[in-house]
Amino acid sequence: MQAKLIEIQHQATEDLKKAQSVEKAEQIRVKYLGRKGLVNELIGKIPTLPLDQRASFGQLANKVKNELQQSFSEAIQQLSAVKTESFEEEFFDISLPGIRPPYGHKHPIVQTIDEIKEIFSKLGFAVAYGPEVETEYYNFEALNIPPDHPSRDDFDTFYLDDDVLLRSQTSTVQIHIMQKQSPPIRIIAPGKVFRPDTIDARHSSMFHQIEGLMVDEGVSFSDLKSVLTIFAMAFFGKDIKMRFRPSFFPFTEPSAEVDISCSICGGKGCSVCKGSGWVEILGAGMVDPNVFKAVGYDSEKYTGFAFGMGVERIAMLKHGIDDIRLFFENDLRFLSQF
Ligand code: 2U9
Repeated sequence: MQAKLIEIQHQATEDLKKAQSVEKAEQIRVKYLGRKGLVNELIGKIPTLPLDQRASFGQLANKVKNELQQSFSEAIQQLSAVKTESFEEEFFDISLPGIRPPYGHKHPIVQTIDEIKEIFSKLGFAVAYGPEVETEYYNFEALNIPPDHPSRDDFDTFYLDDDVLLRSQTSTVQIHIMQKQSPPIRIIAPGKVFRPDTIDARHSSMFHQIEGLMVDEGVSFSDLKSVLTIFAMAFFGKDIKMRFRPSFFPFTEPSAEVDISCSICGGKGCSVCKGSGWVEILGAGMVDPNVFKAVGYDSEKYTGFAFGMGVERIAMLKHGIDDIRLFFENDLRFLSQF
């Protein structure tokens, strides 16, 4: 058994010399020194030895165990030092500049709203916001929209309850402001509006509007024309032409739809203006006296103009975009162009 023990020690030492990794050395250690390893297997056979040989074999077995344990500890320590060294070789230079994450930026609709706000703020207009959930009074009644008007039926407005709805225009904000403040008023109201339109290249059930309102003594249609002309030239370029066509809205009288010469083809005719050379950018008019009556303003003393535009439409015209859905699909191939 002594010769067998020395043979095991020799074999363990040889195996350990060949180990290239801590994991391999650990496997060899378990094979020889583990609870069910070769050394313990031999120790387990001590009771089969003659009585007078047992003590000396036990001492030898302990000595071999300790020596092997020492060899394994040293080998494992050396192998882990090698691992650390090679890790250090692979380690990168922390003084190198990092990899920049891609920059995000504002959505093109937010950029358009910001640009429009900037132009009107230079003309003295403050920015006002209001709730997206409204009552029929603010969305229709106060705006002189009669009870039988088609925009009030279920197909054209999202009703949450009999009297509660998602606003279909941001004019609701101007009503709130006029209820709280006396003239002079000069505000624009940007925000989301909701209409149950079938979604296609030109329609979305949610889009953004910017509406404007100016009320004071002596405000005239010529003020409306000059403010909107300044806006259109600042936004689309000073070479555009303006055209005011008579129209009708319940909340303005007289009313107009406003066109600019097509900013894509310069008025020659293209697919954006459908060959006409003109594109409609907004609706506008002088505030109807019935709206002033609803908010308690004296319509003999004050006059005002109002206008409204769809932000997506304006952005599409400016950039030559032919499908409104592109704004809402979150496709970075589209969004990163702005
Ligand atoms: C008050 C009084 C009058 C706002 C106006 C329009 C004309 C208009 C449309 C443009 C495209 C809505 O987004 S769109 O579909 N708007 O044509 N809006 S006048 O008139 C007001 C607003 C508030 C108190």
